[in-house]
Amino acid sequence: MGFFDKLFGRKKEQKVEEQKKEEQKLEQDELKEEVESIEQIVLEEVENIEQKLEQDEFKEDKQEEKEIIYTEKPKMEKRRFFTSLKDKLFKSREGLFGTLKNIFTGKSIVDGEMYEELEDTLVQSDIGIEMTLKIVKDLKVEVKARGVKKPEDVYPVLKDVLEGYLINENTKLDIQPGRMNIILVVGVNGVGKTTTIGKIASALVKDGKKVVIGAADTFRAAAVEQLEEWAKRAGAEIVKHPDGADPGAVVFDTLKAGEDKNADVVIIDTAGRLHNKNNLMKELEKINNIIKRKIGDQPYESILVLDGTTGQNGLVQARVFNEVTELTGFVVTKLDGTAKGGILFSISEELKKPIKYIGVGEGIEDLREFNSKEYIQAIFD
Ligand SMILES: Nc1nc2c(ncn2[C@@H]2O[C@H](COP(=O)(O)OP(=O)(O)OP(=O)(O)O)[C@@H](O)[C@H]2O)c(=O)[nH]1
Ligand SMILES: [Mg+2]
Repeated sequence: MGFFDKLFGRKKEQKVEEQKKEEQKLEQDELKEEVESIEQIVLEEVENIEQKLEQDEFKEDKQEEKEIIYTEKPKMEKRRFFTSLKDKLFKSREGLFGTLKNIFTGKSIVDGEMYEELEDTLVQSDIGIEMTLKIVKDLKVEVKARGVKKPEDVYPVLKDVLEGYLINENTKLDIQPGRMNIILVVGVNGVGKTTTIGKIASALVKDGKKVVIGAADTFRAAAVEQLEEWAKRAGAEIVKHPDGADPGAVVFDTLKAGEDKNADVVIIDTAGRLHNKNNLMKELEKINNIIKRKIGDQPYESILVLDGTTGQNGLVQARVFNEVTELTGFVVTKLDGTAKGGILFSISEELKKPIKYIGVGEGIEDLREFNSKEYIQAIFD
C-alpha cells in the first residue's frame, strides 16, 4: 500500500471513529433523558397514590401501592437529591478543566512552553493573573519535589496544588444546639442571596430546625415578597416590615421573634444596593451592633454570597466586604452556569475563609455543602 493510500485509509478510519463517538454520545444523552422522564412519571404516580391513600376508602386494600411508596420513593428522591455534582458542574468540566487536561497530553517533555500554555488557560478561567502566577510557581516546586518527568504526570500534581488552596476547616455552618444561631447574609445585588437563604432554610427545616428569616432588604419593593415565597417553600417563618423601613428595626424584631419562638436558627437577608463603601460599612455596622447587643459574645455567621459567573469582579467584592465587616465564609452561586469557576480558588487562597456552600441551580435543593475533595473530583474527573 502506498503512502497516500495509507494516509487516506487512516483519515477515513478516524472519521468513522469520530462519527461513531458522536452517535454514542447522542444515544447516551437520549437514554439519560428517557430515564429522567420515566422517573418523573413514576414519582408523580407515587404522589397521586399517596394523596389517595390519605383518603379513607383507599387505606385498606392498597398494600401493594403502599409498598411502592415506602420502598421506591425514598430511594428515588435520594438519587435525585444527590444528582451528582458532576452533572451540575458539567460546564466547568467541559470548559476550564476539560482544556487543562489537553495541555498535558500529547507532549513529550515538561518545558516552559507547557507552563505558558497552562498560564494562558488559567487566566482565561477567571483565576486572575496574580493567582495564576502563584499556581504555576507552586506547581513547579511540587513537580520538582516529586521528581515528576512526564507531562501527563503533572496533571494530578496540579489537582493537588489547586485543592491545597481550598480551605477545609469550618466549611459547615456553625449551628449549635441549645442556642439561637444567627446567619447574616450579605452581598451585592443579584448574586443570589435571597435564593440561597431559601435553600439553606429548607435544608435546616428538613433537618428538624426551627427557622425564622428576617427581611432586612427593605430597599426593593419585590424583595420581601420574594423572600416570603422562599420562606413558605422552605417551611420557615418570616419577619417583615413595609418597604423602605429601617433594616436595623427588622433585624431587631427578627431576633426578638426568634427568641420568643425558640428558634434554632435566624437568617437575615440584606439589601445589595448600597452604592458606596461608606454606606455599606455603616449599614452593616448597625446590623452587627444590633446582633451583638442581643447575643453578646456568642459567635454568628456572616456569609458573603458571590456570583460564580462574575469572575474577578467577585474577588473585588469579597475584598471590599471583608474590609467593612467580619466575614465567616462564602457561598458561591451559579456554578451550574459557568465554564470558569476559577474564582473559588482565588477567594479561598486570598481571604483564607471557607466556602460553606455552592449554588448549582435555581431550585430549592440546588445547594451543596462545600467539600474541596468532592469539588476537585467533580470538575477534574
Ligand atoms: N443558575 C443559577 N441561578 C441562581 C443560583 N442562585 C441564584 N440564582 C438566580 O439568580 C437570580 C438572583 O437571585 P436572588 O436570590 O434574587 O439574588 P439577590 O442577591 O437576593 O438579589 P437582590 O435582592 O436584588 O440583591 C435569580 O434569578 C436566581 O434564580 C444558582 O445557584 N444557579
Ligand atoms: Mg434578594
